[in-house]
Amino acid sequence: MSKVMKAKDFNTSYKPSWCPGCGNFGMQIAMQNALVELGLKPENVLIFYGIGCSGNGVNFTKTYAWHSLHGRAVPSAVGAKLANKDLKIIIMAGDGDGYGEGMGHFIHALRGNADVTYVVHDNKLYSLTTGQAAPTSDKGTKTKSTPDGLIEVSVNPMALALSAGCSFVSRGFAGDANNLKEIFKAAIMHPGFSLVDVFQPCVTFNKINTFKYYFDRLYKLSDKPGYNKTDINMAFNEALTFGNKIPYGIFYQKVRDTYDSNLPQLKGQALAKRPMKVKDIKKFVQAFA
Ligand SMILES: Cc1ncc(C[n+]2csc(CCOP(=O)(O)OP(=O)(O)O)c2C)c(N)n1
Ligand code: SF4
Repeated sequence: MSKVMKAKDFNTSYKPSWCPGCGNFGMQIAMQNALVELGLKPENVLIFYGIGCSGNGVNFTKTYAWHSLHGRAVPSAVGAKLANKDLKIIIMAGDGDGYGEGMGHFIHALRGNADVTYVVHDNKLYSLTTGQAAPTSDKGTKTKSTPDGLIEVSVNPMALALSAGCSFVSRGFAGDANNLKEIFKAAIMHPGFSLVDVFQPCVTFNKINTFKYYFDRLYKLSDKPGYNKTDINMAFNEALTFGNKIPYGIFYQKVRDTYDSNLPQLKGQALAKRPMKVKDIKKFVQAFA
């Protein structure tokens, strides 16, 4: 009989190095519980990590894992899905990683609708490098890289994702791990690109977007009478709502054909499980030199 997993079975022997109180802890437990409740085991899951405090999670959760280059976690994950469609592929990276260095990859992966789940640790800063302004920082934010206040307006991940054709657009909060777990489960089971942008308070460098800041403002879309997550106009309306009140939950979900389903050569067995046709791998690689 196969073993019933518990969240702690997804822990490695390394203790997380995150600062006490960091929002990354709530995200880790929500993800581990989501994997347990979906009946997944470490060998069924491959998580790609970006570079950053979020990316350090590569050491703390036991699944197959890949520590990417900064901004390159998404294309690596899309490639892995093509190679082994039997794996559940998840990406966990910071807002700097995804919406800064990796923005081009982000938009084009959404268009293609590869079947991967993208979890963004949105702390509105570049935190590993000690708190510089990031693409989601609000205009006027003062950091060591913007001592007179940030000139640019912040990117809006929900509206961007909707406009680029993302088939599952959602926002979670690290301070509501139960709700986040449910969003993670829905995102992982969604056949196509699913975005979960998570408000992840950085208690060390972000003294504005604190847990209290979010508790005072957040409301759940699932509690909103008449909200229909298949209606893109409603989703856009909520995506543009940001201020004293901020929505979270699943903004939009619509199933459409995935990137891999459009590739006839991927029909049948996963590529990684097919016998190698190349006899002399050295010679094969040399042909590309
Ligand atoms: C291409 C590239 N640019 C910059 C860096 C330096 N760098 C490493 S971590 C980091 C900040 C990460 O911020 P974010 O992605 O938001 O993750 P967080 O630390 O906030 O979780 C930066 C700028 C790098 N490693 N590679
Ligand atoms: S610096 Fe911020 S994001 Fe990084 S571990 Fe500490 S609290 Fe978390």
